[in-house]
Amino acid sequence: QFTLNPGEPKWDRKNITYRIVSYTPDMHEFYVEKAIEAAFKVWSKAAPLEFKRVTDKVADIELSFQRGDHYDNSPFDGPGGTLAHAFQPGSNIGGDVHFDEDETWTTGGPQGHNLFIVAAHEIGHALGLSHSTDQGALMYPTYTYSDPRTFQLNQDDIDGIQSLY
Ligand code: TQI
Ligand code: CA
Ligand code: ZN
Ligand code: ZN
Repeated sequence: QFTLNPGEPKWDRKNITYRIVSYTPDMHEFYVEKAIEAAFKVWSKAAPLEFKRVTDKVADIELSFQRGDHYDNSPFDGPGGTLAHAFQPGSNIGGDVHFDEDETWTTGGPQGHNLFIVAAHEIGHALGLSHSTDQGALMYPTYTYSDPRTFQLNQDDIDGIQSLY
């Protein structure tokens, strides 16, 4: 069963902008963009939301790669442990997604962490979802690799996002 954040913070618009503020050297920029785009598509297919990428101005959801202490009171912990985190919907840092640059980011396969899966999970948080107790759910708090080409959102995740939007 999905859960929401206390107070159920959410975006009050259907059109949400995002910006890729920095890239990882692990992957070609093109594949970072494809992985992030696909991660947003997972959610826009499930609820009446539209995501638009911007490059020249501040966006609602700002995604960046950071390492160690990056001055948001939630320092990353080096290789392993925390992979990424996201802030619940809100102004300024609200909705922003940070990926730990000390991890190895990949487009697929068993090594490292698949950027698409982790991004889709973090975007779930950035839209206002918390964790699910359903093992098959994207918002279940355990990383499981699945092929981005055949990935399907669990019904529980769909119920969660549709309860908000
Ligand atoms: N990052 C945690 C997460 O996104 C951050 C976190 C811990 C958190 N406790 C929380 C966020 C409570 C919201 C509410 O869940 S993580 C996974 C998964 C992480 C974990 O680095 O541990 C994914 C990031 F689901 F696999 F465990 C991405 Cl996909
Ligand atoms: Ca880490
Ligand atoms: Zn951070
Ligand atoms: Zn999570």
